[in-house]
Amino acid sequence: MTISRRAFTATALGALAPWPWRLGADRPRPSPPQLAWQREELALFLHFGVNTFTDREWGDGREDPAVFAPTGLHARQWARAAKAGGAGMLILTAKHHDGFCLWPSRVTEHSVARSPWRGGAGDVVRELTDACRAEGLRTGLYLSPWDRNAPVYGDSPRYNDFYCDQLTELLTRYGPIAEVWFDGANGEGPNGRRQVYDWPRVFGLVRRLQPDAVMFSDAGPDVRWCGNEAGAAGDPNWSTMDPAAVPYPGAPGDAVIAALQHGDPHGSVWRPAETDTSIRPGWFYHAAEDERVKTVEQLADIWFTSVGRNSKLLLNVPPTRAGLLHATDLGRLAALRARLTALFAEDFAADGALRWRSTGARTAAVDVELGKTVKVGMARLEEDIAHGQCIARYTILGAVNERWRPLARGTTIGYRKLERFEPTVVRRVRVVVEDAVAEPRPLRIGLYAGG
Ligand code: FUL
Repeated sequence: MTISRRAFTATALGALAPWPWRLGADRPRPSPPQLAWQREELALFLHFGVNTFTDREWGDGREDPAVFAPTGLHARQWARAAKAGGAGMLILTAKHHDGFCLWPSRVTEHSVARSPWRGGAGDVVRELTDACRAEGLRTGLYLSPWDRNAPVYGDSPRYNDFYCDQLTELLTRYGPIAEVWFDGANGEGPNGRRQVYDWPRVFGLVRRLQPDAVMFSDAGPDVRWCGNEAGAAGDPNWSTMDPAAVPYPGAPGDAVIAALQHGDPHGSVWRPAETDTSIRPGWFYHAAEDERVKTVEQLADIWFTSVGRNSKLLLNVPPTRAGLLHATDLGRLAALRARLTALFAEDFAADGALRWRSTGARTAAVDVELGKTVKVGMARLEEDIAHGQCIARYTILGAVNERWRPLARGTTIGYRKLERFEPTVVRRVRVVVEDAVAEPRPLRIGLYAGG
């Protein structure tokens, strides 16, 4: 057996590296936590805090903790809604830019401990993690680096200590945390100063305290932002990435946004894109937006442009001042799940015979014999991403007899690509892989009526 120099070096390094599954392969592949993250498909985001009570999107850090007074907070309701909606995880704003902590932090008084809620003895992070555990869900936490309340913000080494202390509290008090969410906002603190964040220290701390958690930020390291908040991952969308393209969270520029949207077919790390968007215009709850909750059609479209484009959907559903999800939002979540269940209920390819053939080093084709004529308007294509992502361009064709007609064309596939097209009567479907960055492996294919 011969071993290439690259594979040899990778094996030698693998003995030392904390994540050996990233090495030793020709192309990057997901770690087990990244794979679990992607297979979950949907997570719910909970923006909740003083802004909920002041009716703002960004607090200025001068809010009186006494404003935080949810009248009927019931984290089990959030968790049940997530579960019924098909989400696997709930991610809470443990601290947003205003600096108010939803748990009793030892390093600041700006927290629930100074609020009237539960007599100052409450802990939203505890209630959420307990509720998630009870419902079989995983928990994620968002700890905003930008803190408009902390007096040490902008005094870089001291704030970095403060921030790491807060992270340590969150990652040691509540059991397993599956995702740690960092945004790139870096505005002025109460002194008008900006902070130089110590990202290597932050990432290292999370890896040490919660080795199975994935870290989200513009710069990963495990999961990257998709580059917009409108619910659309890029097309193409590679889960591989050149880490130098986004050097730190919040790095500005069009090239950064393009890298976040599209990834890089030749990137050296596996860093899939997460699509975060809100069910409402804002991230926090505002009664004035009750009539502006996204419709089930809009949410289904977002599903196609996120999960259907090799991404994961993080859908924000903000609790109200009662501390509950709003009835309208609950209804939309349930309706989205019902819509998806109906759309994917009958897979015409489920019993069909699949014939996969390699047609070149980077090309292949697969024929699906459906055994009867059906009207097809939607396709689900999937690579087995445990082995990485490799398809760059494909065409889907359909035929009743011998005359093949193109149904859809696309670029990347990855975990899942969903295509909707003009409903067409077919008896056979062919997927032609026209370009790839490595030898393509057999695809999984689903075919549906659409609608
Ligand atoms: C951004 C924040 O500025 C928004 O308020 C929101 O939390 C969004 C998810 O991330 O960076």
